[in-house]
Amino acid sequence: MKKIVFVVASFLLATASMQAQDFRLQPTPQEYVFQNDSVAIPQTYRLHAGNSVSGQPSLSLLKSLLPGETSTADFQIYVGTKTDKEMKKYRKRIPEKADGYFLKIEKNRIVVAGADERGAYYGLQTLAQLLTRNQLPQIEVADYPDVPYRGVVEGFYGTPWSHEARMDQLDFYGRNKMNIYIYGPKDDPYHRTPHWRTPYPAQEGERIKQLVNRAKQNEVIFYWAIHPGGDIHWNEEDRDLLLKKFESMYQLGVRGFAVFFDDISGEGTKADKQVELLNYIDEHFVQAKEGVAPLIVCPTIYNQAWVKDDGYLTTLGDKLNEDIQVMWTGDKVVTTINNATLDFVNPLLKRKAFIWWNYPVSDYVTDHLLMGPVYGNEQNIQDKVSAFVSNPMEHAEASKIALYGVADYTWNMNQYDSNASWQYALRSLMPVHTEELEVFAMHNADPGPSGLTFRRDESVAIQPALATLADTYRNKQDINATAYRQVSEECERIIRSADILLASSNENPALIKEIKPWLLQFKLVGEYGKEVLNLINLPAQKEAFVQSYEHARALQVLMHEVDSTYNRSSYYPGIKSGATHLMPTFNALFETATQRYNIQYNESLDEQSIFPPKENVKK
Ligand code: 14T
Repeated sequence: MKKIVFVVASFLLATASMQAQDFRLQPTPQEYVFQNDSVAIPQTYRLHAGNSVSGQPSLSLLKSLLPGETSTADFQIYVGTKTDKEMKKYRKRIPEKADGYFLKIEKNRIVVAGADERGAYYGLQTLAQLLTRNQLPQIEVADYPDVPYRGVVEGFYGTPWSHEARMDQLDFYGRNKMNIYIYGPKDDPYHRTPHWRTPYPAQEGERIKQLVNRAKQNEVIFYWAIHPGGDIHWNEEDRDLLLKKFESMYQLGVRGFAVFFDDISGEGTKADKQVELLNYIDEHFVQAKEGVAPLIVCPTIYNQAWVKDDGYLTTLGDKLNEDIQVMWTGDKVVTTINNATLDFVNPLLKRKAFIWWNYPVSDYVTDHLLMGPVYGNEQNIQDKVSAFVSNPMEHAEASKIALYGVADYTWNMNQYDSNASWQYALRSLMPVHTEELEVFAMHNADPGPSGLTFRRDESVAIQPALATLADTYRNKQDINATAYRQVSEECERIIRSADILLASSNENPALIKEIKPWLLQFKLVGEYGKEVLNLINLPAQKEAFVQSYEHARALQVLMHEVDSTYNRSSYYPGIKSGATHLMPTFNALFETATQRYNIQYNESLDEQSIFPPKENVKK
């Protein structure tokens, strides 16, 4: 289907006071037309709600957005789905896609017509975004997602998200039109070996109940995953214990179930045994019970690099019941998703892959934050995937930068603009200090070298200036004044941004709390950079050089202290910031400047930068 976006330019001009240039619908709708006019937000209205939305999240959302329902008002609001008689007039305008909706705002009327209940809910979420303006634009939106299931798999190693963070995430998914959350944190003992067989204690069960309810309010399917492969015995006893555990989760309200066989060895990895268990669960539990969503499995061979000629995936593809969904991370464990890997795996699985995207997960580099744009996934894979879920960082709030991008990308791939989406993500997290957050995020994006060889752009804008400075200095050419000034200004920006973010804990307290150690490190990086710039500028002034040297050295010690004080994660402890371009450049300049000083004055200052320590420098 051809996608058209009409934005009437005069509308944008006419409504400059509504900050039209800052305004954007999220995720980017498939089709929308702004009319050249606007409507006052109705204080009272008459509601015409279809049967299919009565008592549903869509109606609750409408009533929270616009409390002024009366039986007499002139303004009319129609809400429903294509099966409701109230929607008859608009039926043809509703996209024939799950989660689709048609939204129309006119002088005296708002129509929200969903293809289904969730579609109506998404129409109202779009209305909610429009209501953040002083006036409502007259608009028509015909919208639907490219990927049927979009969301998050909490599937990382490390400290699982807190209950409060999860509750808040579910609201975030609702607002961003994501419809699936899979609970599977590796370090929840009741998810994985050894306690996957044990039901949750009452208090933790109560929390799961709360999550299920919050998910429902947000039109999110809550999936609960079990990870039994570490010690499962392929016998009836363990099979029944697993079903009993699922039954206990069903009693808590869970209606989506997944079985993860990733990262195990031995008995649990056998394809035919896995298939036998999964089909049994499917037939005796998922299909047998009311309202349970399709079973999802994460296979042991979940990426292309691990495929051998043992027929593992062929067995799954041939023998798994056809409604069972199979996860896939792409051509490696951590990578971006392309057509090639889907063309490879879908024929083996005999179904569309369910993408488990290992970004922005940072459990393989816990000393880094991954705060950059979401990019690199091919933008025409929508027909080859059944779902696309993102595995996030253990930092829930900081992960929202990437999740915002994933929500946008999976909703509307062809129109996805990674940088624009990133800018709006930053704004939605910190509407006041967006620029400061941007400075921090652009320098804290790359995981660095790791066993999983996945890299991201970092410090993009300042890279040319850093390179020019480093090259000219190494080659004993004149310092390039422009590059010098740009890097100097960037250091000032870094220091200022770090301070402002550290002091602005009212705007987004959860975010600042998560990233605080990295902000402390980031500020030191800026200060170190500034002092290193002094060093390369001062070869003729012996005393001034020594002063700067001592300060730069002290900053190295302080950075090392931050690195060895915070984030004592058992995986990769420490705090790295600006580690891909800023720090290597500053350290190279520091070392060369000190060498030259030592030669010139026949001195013996330590030439080696001491942060990051040698053993941590991965080549
Ligand atoms: F299930 C899989 F799709 C998957 O990705 N499993 C784990 C996941 O829990 C983890 O968060 C992710 C990123 O580290 O990768 C998988 O775990 C690994 C796999 C490796 F090959 C962790 C380290 C590895 F070297």
